Amino acid sequence: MVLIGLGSNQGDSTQIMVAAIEALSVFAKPGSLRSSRLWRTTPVDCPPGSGDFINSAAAFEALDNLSPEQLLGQLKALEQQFGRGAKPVRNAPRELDLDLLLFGDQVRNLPDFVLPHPRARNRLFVLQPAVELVPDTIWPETGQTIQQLLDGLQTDECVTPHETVPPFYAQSS
Ligand code: PH2
Ligand code: MG
Ligand code: MG
Repeated sequence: MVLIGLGSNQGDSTQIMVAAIEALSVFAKPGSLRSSRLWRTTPVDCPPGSGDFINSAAAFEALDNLSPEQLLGQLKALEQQFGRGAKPVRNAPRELDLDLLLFGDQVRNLPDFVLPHPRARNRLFVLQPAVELVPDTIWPETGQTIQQLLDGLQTDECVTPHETVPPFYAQSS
């Protein structure tokens, strides 16, 4: 199971998120792609004045022969196709952020590729969408399920459901 975190806080974020979820289907085995709902979230560790994000998560079974490294490269290419350019400021507003959160139980600890995503399990804007899809999945190296990580999280982040229903929306239970 592959888990992707999606976010946007620049441009028509709702439309971008809908189109980005559709675009992920090229990496997924037929019928396996599922999306969380869309959530409006307050910015975390962003420059002053940054707008709220739209965040979601997507889960799918990766096509055979698609490696984590290949998928990471393809996600970066998609971000650029949606208008994201290089920004000098960390966490500056972006049209689209596609974070590879989990790729099965695979682990990477390289300077430019850390898997599972290193900050995801401390962030409500990641865990709240993810728990809709894969509550019982164990986060590698913690032994905790995504539901347990969410239940144990202390945060002042605000996340509220967005009215737009994205493609491939399906809750797990
Ligand atoms: N992404 C970040 C930093 N802060 N805050 C919210 N609410 N949503 C994000 O997707 C997000 C963030 C870095 O990628
Ligand atoms: Mg990110
Ligand atoms: Mg990113």
